[in-house]
Amino acid sequence: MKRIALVTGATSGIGEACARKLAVNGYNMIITGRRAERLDALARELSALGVGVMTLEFDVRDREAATAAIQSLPAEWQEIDVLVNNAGGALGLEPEYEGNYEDWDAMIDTNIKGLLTMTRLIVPGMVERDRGHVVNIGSVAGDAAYANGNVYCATKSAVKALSDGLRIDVAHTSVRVTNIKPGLVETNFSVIRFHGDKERADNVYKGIKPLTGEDIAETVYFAVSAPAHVQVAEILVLATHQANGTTIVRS
Ligand code: NDP
Ligand code: 8X3
Repeated sequence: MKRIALVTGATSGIGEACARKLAVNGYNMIITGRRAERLDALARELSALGVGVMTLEFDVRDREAATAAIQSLPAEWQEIDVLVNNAGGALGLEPEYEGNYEDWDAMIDTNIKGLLTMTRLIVPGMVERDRGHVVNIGSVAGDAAYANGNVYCATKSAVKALSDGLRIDVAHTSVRVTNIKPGLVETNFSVIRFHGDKERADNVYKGIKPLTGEDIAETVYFAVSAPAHVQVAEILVLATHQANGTTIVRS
């Protein structure tokens, strides 16, 4: 029997790589995001691998839309085995006392509340079936705040707390919970953070070989494919010349 995985934010970067990795390994895929054309392109690519693919276009901040999207799944797609809570990102890099209210709201609503909504919608079925795996994409930014990272770092600390809390709350079941905490991964992340300033975004990865979305997808799959009695609780994955959220040695 083929398993079903749902990846939020599958239109780019880490989520897109996770969707590919899971599909290559035989999962039927539910891919979600706000950009329909990118979902459709990925769906065509994944279908060619011989797996089933469903696309759901919605904003994770919109609780009603998220609920309607999950409820719209045909019965044979309802039993989701793997939920990758990946949709999210950073907006801005300013001192906390100068931050932008809209950026704060978007980060909190996406990275924390969106992840919670998806968890609330999908995990009850996992608990009922006594089977499932939730992979939350946290960050090294959640381990300790870095300069001007304030709200983004707080949202990723929240992802750690929510992953730890969920792991406790499902410990009486066979559902597993993993928090993957990447360091520098070159995706669209910094372009979004700097509101489209590509040059500033490129500078983030200057002088260091950053991780790729594929590197993180490998880690996600490591956790997901572990034997049923093994719960990979947390993985911190850094570029080789990055020691933590603030120590990066550039050449
Ligand atoms: P990208 O910007 O490349 O991808 C972000 C993805 O999230 C897109 O698919 C986007 O889809 C989706 N997304 C963003 N906001 C929403 C929303 N409101 N509703 C639905 N989907 C949304 O960045 P990454 O791949 O790097 O980021 C993925 C995750 O990894 C994020 O949670 C990020 O915080 C985390 N992370 C990234 C690191 C990095 O260095 N890149 C390091 C550590 C963690 P769409 O625009 O189509 O909605
Ligand atoms: C993304 C990694 O260090 O740019 O979460 O915040 S970092």
